Formats: sequence, structure tokens, C-alpha cells
Amino acid sequence: MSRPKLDSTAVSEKLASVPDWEVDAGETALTRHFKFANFSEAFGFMTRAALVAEKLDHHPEWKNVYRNVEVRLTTHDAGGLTGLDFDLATAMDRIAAGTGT
Ligand code: H2B
Repeated sequence: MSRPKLDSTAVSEKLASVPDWEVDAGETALTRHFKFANFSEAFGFMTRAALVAEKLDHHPEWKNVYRNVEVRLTTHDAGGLTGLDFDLATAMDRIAAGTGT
């Protein structure tokens, strides 16, 4: 699935719907730090997020240390941010909040 790279205006608009995420200066990636109660919760989050990522065919860059998960989202094919990054960010927010798969 190919998606167009979003321009600055579109990135700002979409960022409003995922306020816990940050955009880097070059607007090439979204990042968020998730902290869970323990390792099981963190890994459970990653497991659920991985299933959504497969469904979207859009995959996170991430790092897990104990109960922390650092996530970076970018669309490699587009060389920047696309709607898919925001879709996956929204899904991850829901999963972390316990209101999504
Ligand atoms: N994930 C991310 N984050 N960026 C991509 O450009 C991307 C992906 N491309 N997952 C997908 C897979 C592509 O390689 C396949 C062929 O659809």
C-alpha cells in the first residue's frame, strides 16, 4: 500500500489527534515513550501492537527495556511521515489505554 508523504500542514493537523507523540525537526518520524506497570504489560502491548502492524503492513521501530517501550514510526517507502504512521500511532494509543486490540 503506497501512501503519499504528508506535508507540514497535514502533519500538524494529524498530530493534534495523537498529542502524546512527538515529531522530529525534519518531520520524518513520530516518537512516543510508553511506560507500563511491569515487563508483562510492556510485552503484552508489543504483542498486540505487532498484530495490528502486520494487519496494516506497517511496522514500528521500537526498543523495549524492562517496562519501557520506545517507539519510532516512519514510512520507509515514502522517506517520511504518511497517514499510516498516524494510523499505527492511534492504534498503539488505544492498546496502551486498554481500549483496543
Ligand atoms: N513499515 C514501515 N514502517 N515503512 C514502510 O515503508 C513499510 C513497512 N513498508 N512495512 C512495507 C512493510 C513494505 O515493505 C511492504 C512490501 O508492503
